[in-house]
Amino acid sequence: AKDNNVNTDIVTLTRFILQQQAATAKQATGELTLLLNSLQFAFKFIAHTIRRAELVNLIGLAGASNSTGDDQKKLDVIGDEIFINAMKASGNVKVLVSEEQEDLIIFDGPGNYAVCCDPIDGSSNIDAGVSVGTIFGVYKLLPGSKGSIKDVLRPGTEMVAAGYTMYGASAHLMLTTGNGVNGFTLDTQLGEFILTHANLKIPSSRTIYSINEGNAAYWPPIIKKFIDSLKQTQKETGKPYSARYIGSMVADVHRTLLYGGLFAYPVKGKSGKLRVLYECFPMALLLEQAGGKAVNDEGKRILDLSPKEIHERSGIWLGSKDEVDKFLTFTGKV
Ligand code: AHM
Ligand code: MG
Repeated sequence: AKDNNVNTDIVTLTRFILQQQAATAKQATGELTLLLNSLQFAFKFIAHTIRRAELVNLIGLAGASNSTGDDQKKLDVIGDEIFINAMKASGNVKVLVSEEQEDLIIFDGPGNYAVCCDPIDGSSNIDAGVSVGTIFGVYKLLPGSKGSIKDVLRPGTEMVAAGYTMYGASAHLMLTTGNGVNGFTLDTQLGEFILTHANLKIPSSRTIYSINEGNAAYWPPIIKKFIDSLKQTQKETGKPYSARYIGSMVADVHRTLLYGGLFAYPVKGKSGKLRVLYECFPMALLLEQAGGKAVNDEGKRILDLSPKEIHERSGIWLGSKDEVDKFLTFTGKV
């Protein structure tokens, strides 16, 4: 009806991946579709749990003996359990790497995929109501593999899917299966992720930088100089860059994807902070698939790194193509 302007033909995540599968019938077996279905269940469950837990922590619901949440299981532990159980139950995952687990997990039973995840990244922000998220990368097992560490110690270019779900005002899922980036928003009433950002592209430039400047004393002089240069009036805009730093990678990367700009966490002291397998790789694939770039402090493409251990860390610079190129040019990496 005219005055009832409802879109009755929305694209859910399930519909979207079934359509993609049909369009790329050659390599698709339907297994990745099933795996993505298990992933979206984990995201919904974690989204729901985070919402509830905030309330439980604040007003001491559900028999908590104090209002500080001391008797509650920590949210990152719950998120980890939800994720592990969902992957185990999918029947498609053989190998799992989680930020919360020191060793990789190899499930009994079948499965052709390896999943690397940070179940609740940025969890130190939760009590302040700041957005956190689940980051994930997916590999197909190596030919003939029955599941081993070799299935995940591979360059990021070999991932078959990656993305994150940010639990903010709504839950936002940004997904790539190597064919662009598509964004979905969870409609909690329907219980479905709805396609809201089809074929998302990052703006090629934007004068925003996002970095924890409190670490400046640990950076090499060239990085300090580069960040200082962004605070000077820029030829192109007549203004300096704006600083934006939430301190929650998914939230900072999400803004960067949508608005453009530069996000960085360089090496401080001996190593970077962010983990290659489940923080740097998935974000790098998303950024590249959206038309942006992701490199390490040496200017090497993040997706070409070959991690030697599952919790390896790296410095990272990602964002709009022109902004990453500016870093590369300034520091003499091109
Ligand atoms: P976590 O995995 O322990 O939550 O740490 C990762 C988080 C990222 O979300 C964020 O980009 C970074 O740590 C912030 O670190 P810092 O507080 O040092 O700026
Ligand atoms: Mg993390």
